Amino acid sequence: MNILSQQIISEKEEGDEDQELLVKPKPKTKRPPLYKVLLINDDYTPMEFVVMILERFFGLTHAQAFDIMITVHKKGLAVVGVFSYEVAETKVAQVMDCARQHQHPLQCTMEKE
Ligand code: TYC
Repeated sequence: MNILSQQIISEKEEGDEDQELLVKPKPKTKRPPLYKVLLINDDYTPMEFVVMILERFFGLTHAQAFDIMITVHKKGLAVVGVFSYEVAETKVAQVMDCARQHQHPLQCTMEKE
C-alpha cells in the first residue's frame, strides 16, 4: 500500500465518523396506521339484516355476527374489525351501499386506531 492510498482511506474513515456523529440515521420501520370499522345502533334496521351484513362483508360466522350485532344493539356501537385505510374504507362503503339499497338506516363508520 502506497502513501496516496493510505491517505484516501484515512480521509474516508474520518468522513464516516463525522456522519455517525452528526446525522445518526433513524431506523425507518413505521407501520401504516390501522382503522377501526364501527357499526352504530339504530331503532329500525332489522337484527337479521345486521347479522347478514357482518357475515357477508366481514367474513364472520353466524355466531360471531350475532354476538357483535347484540353488542351494538345493547351498547350503541361496536368495533367490527381493524384494517388498513383502504380495506376499512371499502368495508364501510359496502355496508352503507347495501343498507341504502335495502332502505335501512344502518350506519357504519371508520376511526383511526
Ligand atoms: N336495534 C336494532 C333493532 O332492534 C338492531 C340493530 C343492531 C340495528 C345493530 C343496527 O348496527 C345495528 N332492530
